[in-house]
Amino acid sequence: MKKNLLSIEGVSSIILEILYERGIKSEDEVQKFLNPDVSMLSNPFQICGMQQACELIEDTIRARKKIFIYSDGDVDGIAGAAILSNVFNSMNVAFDVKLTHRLENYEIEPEFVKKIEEMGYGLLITIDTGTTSKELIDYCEKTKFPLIIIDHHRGSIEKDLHYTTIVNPSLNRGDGDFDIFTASGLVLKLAQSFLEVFPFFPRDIFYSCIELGAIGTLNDHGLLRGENRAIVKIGLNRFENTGIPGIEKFKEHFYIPKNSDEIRIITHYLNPKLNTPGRFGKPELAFKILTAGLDENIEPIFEEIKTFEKEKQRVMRNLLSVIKSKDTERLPIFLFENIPASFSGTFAAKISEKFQMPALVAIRHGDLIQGSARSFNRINLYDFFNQIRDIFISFGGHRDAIGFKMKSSNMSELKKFWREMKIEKPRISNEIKPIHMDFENITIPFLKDLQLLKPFGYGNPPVFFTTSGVECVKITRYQKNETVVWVKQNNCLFEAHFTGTFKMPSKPLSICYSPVLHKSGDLFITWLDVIQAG
Ligand SMILES: [Mn+2]
Repeated sequence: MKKNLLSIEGVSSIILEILYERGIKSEDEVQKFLNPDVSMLSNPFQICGMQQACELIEDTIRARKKIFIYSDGDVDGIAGAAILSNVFNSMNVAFDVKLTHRLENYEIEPEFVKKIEEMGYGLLITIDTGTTSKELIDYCEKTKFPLIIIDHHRGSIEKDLHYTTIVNPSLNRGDGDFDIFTASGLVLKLAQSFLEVFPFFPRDIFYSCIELGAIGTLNDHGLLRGENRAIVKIGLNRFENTGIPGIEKFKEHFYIPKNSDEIRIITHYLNPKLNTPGRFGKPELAFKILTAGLDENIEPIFEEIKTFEKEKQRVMRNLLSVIKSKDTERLPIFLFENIPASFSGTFAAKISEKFQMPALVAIRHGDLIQGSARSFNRINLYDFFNQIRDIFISFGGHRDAIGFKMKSSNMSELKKFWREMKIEKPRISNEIKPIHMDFENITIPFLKDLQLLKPFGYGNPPVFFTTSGVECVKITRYQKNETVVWVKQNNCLFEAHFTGTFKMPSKPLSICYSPVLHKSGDLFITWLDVIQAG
């Protein structure tokens, strides 16, 4: 491992070395990584279109016209809509929200703008959608209806726009540093810019919105680096004593295993359940949970989500049958029928995860197909779809994830292109070499330091260690898909969790492991999660 020459008071050298390996090298970067704080957030006006968006909103408020928010119905879009509605509510701005879902059209129809204009709205804000809605943009330009698009999906804007403001750093307009933001992250930046533009905008509302930004960012697998990491980390710190009443009630209502840390609660329990109603055409249920006041009774919403969850389990069984039948030689591409089209994304993600390669899932309803593809980081999907764009009615997304719509008759052609596609070798950028570490060095202070590197996830993988000469002393118990074993090295004894069933080895093992520190009241509990043994 390369040595980091930095020395920072209160940060151990091993932590500095781990950060150095991850490209975090300056003192400033290290501080921002370990202890991000609201004061470290970057200037939101550096994002292309942000200044204009603020001015447009200000003009609309001064003209006392209503604002319409049109947002995607997945957790990123919903969290973005929830941030903006908190902001507008706190400033007494009149607004309405519509959430779209994957059972509908991707694109926003010009008809829709006509309707809201007649109803007296003076501004349309789209969240997590809109970049590829060319007809919508054309219509707003023609009729001079103000439009703000806050989106992170890729696309291209060919002409100068006068009535449309686009906040989307993935469009290559010179604000590429910010292209890691998801839609809810961008809405949070908009809220941050309000702190400067609107003197009466309450600062604590902005702080409470960071939780929502974190939830949305995690949902869309935003890279956990730079400012995304700051948003997620600050948000997670607040999440423990959440300021969102609906989440507090969610934690009480749904089963969450005791040992789950905050990030796991969000990625494994909260977000999947908030995404479910949208898959069945009712994303407003999730929005209600994120925006409900303290006194509102949202129990009936939880019950409704439970019903959808059961239906989801039924649909997911279709997926299992396919995973079993897959021939592993070829790139996975599957056609399903009689399940909601909104499941194509989850299916593609699960299949690509399972086979560690790009996967495409199409769902047919009559002569229309809706589908999704996931890249597994081994192809630029946006470029691939762009090259064969003629066979689609529409498509949208980015490098790693695409959603599309096409005539059923084009399926065989798509299949042909997909099968012929050349994929890149897996990029190892997200994998970092394990570090040699003997048991005697795993102390509580060291483990506490290690916690500062959390949250782990996309762009910030967990830290793994290796060591050898590990004796297995005794199997103590079995728990869900794990064998718990006492392991010993020199004079140090640890509890180790091996996945699956475990046979006592006849000789000492070399293991790759990740140490866990769990705090229960005043008590620290530690164990080693064994990743590999041999
Ligand atoms: Mn999104």
